[in-house]
Amino acid sequence: MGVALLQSTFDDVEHSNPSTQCDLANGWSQFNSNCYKLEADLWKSWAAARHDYQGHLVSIYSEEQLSFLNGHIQQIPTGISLWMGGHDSVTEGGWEWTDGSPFRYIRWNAGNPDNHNDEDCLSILINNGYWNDDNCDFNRGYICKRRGKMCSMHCYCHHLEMENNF
Ligand SMILES: [Ca+2]
Ligand SMILES: [Ca+2]
Repeated sequence: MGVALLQSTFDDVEHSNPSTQCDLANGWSQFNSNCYKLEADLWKSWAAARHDYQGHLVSIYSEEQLSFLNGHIQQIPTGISLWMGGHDSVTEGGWEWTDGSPFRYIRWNAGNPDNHNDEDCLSILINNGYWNDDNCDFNRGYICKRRGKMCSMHCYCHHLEMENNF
């Protein structure tokens, strides 16, 4: 009896459909299997922002994902732009994402990237959602991205092992 009950509980955990969980109460929002947080009030240099929230500055992989983020960005009342995880600090013009995902989807603002005074960090303009190569030392808000947790019906959570949607 005891063994059967234990086995049944174990099977429920193994076979129930998992779903992704984000920390909604603390300002994170979910798109597919990742969690996102827009930090519009704390302005930092690109390098300082990069190490916050145990995640990455955001990488962009699709029009749908960017549209989701722009829906949130356009509600920000002040500021010019927000840091994202792109940079060309290794090779000028060789843009890459800090999380290692392919730099395929792009949405440069008109006239950019222009490397004006050696701009090597990527920001997104709040007023139109297009991208600018920007001065890494400027203090700006930023967008973090981290993997969601997979939770079964029993709230048995673990971090996703793989990023499967870029
Ligand atoms: Ca540059
Ligand atoms: Ca620029």
